[in-house]
Amino acid sequence: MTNNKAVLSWINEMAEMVNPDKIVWIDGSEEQADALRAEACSTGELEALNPELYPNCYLHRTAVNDVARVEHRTFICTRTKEDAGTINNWMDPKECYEKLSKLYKNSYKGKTMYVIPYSMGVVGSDFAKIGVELTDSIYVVLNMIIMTRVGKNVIEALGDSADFVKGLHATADCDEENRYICHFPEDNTIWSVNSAYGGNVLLGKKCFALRIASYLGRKEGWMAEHMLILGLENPQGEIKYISAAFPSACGKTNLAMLIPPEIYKKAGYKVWTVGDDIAWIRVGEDGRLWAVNPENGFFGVAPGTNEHSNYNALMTTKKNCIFTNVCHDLDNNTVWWEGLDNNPPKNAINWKGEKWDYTTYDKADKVNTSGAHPNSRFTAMATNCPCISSEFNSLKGVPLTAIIFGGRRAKTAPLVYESRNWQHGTFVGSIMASETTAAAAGAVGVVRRDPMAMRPFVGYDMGDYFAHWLAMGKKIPHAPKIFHVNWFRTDDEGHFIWPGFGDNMRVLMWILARCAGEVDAVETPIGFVPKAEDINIEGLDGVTVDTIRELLTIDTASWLEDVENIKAFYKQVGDRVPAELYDELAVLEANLKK
Ligand code: GTP
Ligand code: SPV
Ligand code: MN
Repeated sequence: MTNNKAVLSWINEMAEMVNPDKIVWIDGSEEQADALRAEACSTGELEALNPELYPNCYLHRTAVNDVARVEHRTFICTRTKEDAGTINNWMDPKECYEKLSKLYKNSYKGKTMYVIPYSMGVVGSDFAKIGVELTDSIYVVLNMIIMTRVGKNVIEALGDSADFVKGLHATADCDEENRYICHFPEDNTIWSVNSAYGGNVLLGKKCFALRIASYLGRKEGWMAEHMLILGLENPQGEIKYISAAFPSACGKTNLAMLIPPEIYKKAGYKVWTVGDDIAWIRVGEDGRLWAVNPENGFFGVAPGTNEHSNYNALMTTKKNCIFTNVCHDLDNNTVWWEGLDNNPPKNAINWKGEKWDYTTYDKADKVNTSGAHPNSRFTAMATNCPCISSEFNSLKGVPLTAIIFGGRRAKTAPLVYESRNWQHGTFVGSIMASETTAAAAGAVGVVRRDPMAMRPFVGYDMGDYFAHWLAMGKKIPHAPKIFHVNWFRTDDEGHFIWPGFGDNMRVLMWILARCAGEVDAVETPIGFVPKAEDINIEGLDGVTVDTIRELLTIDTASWLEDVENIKAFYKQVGDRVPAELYDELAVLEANLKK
């Protein structure tokens, strides 16, 4: 497919190591994808779903020990440990290449090596960057075809350039003890071995578009962020764009596709989705920040997705979709997950591939008793989304009016607050915290600091990353305002107080009103919060101005506790935390103690 020497010699070198039976280039054609789907169905790697209800949709189950990203086995292999920082795991690149080479050795024996040329961003646009992934998994190929722009035109756009990200994936024995997701930002290289799950192996996503891209962004003066991008259209037809960073499984896909509450819908407001997970952001000639979504599809959390919570996401999954680790309803050959509806299938296979009795479901032990794994996912085409933005394929992206940070906090963080300026906004991002979720292996529900929702995804030192945010701020004459939200405050019984989902639009409306200078706010020790009556609660059942007041309270004692925790976290991040952020921390503490 190409004469590109850099591509060919690298593929040869990798093939010599992994030793495939044959090499197949993915050309992006429907015929080839069809043939691969048929092959995967014949081996059981995929199961075709009911063609009437789910045309061209498939079910896949990964190994039971391979169901989420593995942060403890993810490494940033810069030449010096200092450049990877204290938050990342680090391995010396030479040592890592040697170690993994042994695991890769002959691992493709009897298998096919698929060569996937892919573009993150619209092929040929100024924003776009090219990668080539080598994999032994048809599942990976078919996911990459949905999630990225794949095929001949990509390799043509690369021409004879050596500027591409080299990604090698081998399922190998899927051995947890020898699972490694390794990044070599200085070599534009990603090596992944012994997994076949999502973010570990769809190398264009977290590995390239965040870890490698954040490294490139710092070098080249732009930003790669774990953010959704949405456009909010008012009745006059003006669209304002917002990006938002929430940690994994904390509501990005839901916010990106939200359906406005009735009062706004009737008035003519609309929400458009540009992206649901990743934003690449640059300063435009007009001095504003412009963002693109480098992906071409959605790898979304299935549980909790239903007609009411996220109708648009649900519709996006109705054709050309791959479901991973959901529950299989054998009666009609469809899929099901907790939170889809109140009718769990009676004749079903769970995510582990076993016969499933829904009456044994125990909320306290989801992994072992649920039909679908808590981190089960759908891989769906962006163009199937009913609310996809007309700017989805824009070459220059969309201009940002606001940036939002947010976490999953039962207490402490209010429903929404606004930072005082870019530097304070960077501070607000840097002190983000959230309860851990099933998106990564490990304990769920533990509060940890997750700056800018990028803790697992920054491809270099976290302190340098903060400094990059501050440096970017100096280059943006018309910077977006920065906010923080929390949809997840709970009452004493542990119930969410805020209705969330579509009603989050009520908070977005306040945010945009602030950006337009149309509404006042109350200054507090942490930043500006709304006057309770400025959050529109018309048409909301059970939510009063007092509820909003409660959601906006700032409890000094728990914030002071947080301050101590932030100090410890900054200390852990180390020497490169910018002085400006320590200044902001001192201001916060002083404000709280006033
Ligand atoms: P990743 O794909 O892992 O990056 O996740 P994400 O940030 O896109 O999260 P997603 O939108 O898929 O939501 C994850 C979980 O949070 C789902 O179970 C949702 O139902 C739930 N969720 C999303 N938005 C809200 C909200 O506003 N309120 C509440 N209570 N739950 C929400
Ligand atoms: C996340 O965990 O933030 C995801 C899913 O979007 S994965 O692709 O597995 O990283
Ligand atoms: Mn994500």
